[in-house]
Amino acid sequence: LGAAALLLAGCGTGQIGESGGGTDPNNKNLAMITGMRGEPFYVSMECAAKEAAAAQGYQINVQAPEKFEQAEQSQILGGVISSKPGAVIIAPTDDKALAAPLKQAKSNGIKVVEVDTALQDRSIAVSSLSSDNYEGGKLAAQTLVRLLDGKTGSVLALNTKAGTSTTDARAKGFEDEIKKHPGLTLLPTQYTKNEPATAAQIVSSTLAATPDLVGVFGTNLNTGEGAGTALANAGKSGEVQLVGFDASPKQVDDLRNGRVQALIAQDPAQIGQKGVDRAIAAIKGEQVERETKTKMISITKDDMEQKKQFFYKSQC
Ligand code: T6T
Repeated sequence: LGAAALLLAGCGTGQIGESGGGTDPNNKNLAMITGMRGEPFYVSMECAAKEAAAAQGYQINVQAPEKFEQAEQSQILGGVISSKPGAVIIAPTDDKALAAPLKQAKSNGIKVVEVDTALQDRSIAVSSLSSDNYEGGKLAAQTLVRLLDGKTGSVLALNTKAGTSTTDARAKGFEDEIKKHPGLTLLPTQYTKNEPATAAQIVSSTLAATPDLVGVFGTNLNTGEGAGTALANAGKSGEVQLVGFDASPKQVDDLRNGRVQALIAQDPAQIGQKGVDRAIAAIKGEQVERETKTKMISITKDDMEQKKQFFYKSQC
């Protein structure tokens, strides 16, 4: 696709990123580093990326840290840089800490494409593909308000780790939207370290300390799963409304069985596929759109059967 066609096809900012120099246009090797091994959001992204690479005759080597942590991810990135791929497609687990090694990749002629999360420094990647996470947070709040149907009380947002660009933006969007509703009191956002058990503990202690808790927003898969467990253990499923983000097989089961009332699903396959397309275009020296926002949708039990295509995979 040429630049003009990309502008028409994407729903991003319309800015064109620099394609940079020093990359061998015939390099057919791509590397992908996702945020966490075996996690359905990233598995769905990886499966689509592998299909897109194979369809265009490129090799793709996919790796991920065991946990959503920058130390192991930086180490993996070091190995990837030495293997000299044409591009690295990465979900940086920290919006600052990964800047230095990614800058090194760039100066070694490796194109950097961000998928899902992004660095604060926008001068390193040629392109970023993600959901509009701020809008996703707002959508979660609007969905919660609809589910509450006029009920008033306290509301809690669970973030993962500060410095995760996606969940930080979701928590902010949620906060800005909830503040428009005087009947709802937003409790201070709490951090779960992206561990379901920590999310569950926080929700249990919040339930004990805040008898008027009416709603919880889990900003991603693990936080939502943990919050669902805590509400079920307290016998509060459906009484305290839970809106999750993502649509893993477990989250979909929880929606079906009433532990969760709504999910904001992303389109990780689209992110993975477009990430590969952008990487290949950048290797060839073509100009690529700097920022593209992919689809996102709110799903409840009532409409889940019609929105099955948004459910994530746990294997390819
Ligand atoms: O929500 C996704 C992803 O968008 C986020 O950046 C990190 O968490 C997930 O991978 C879900 O666990």
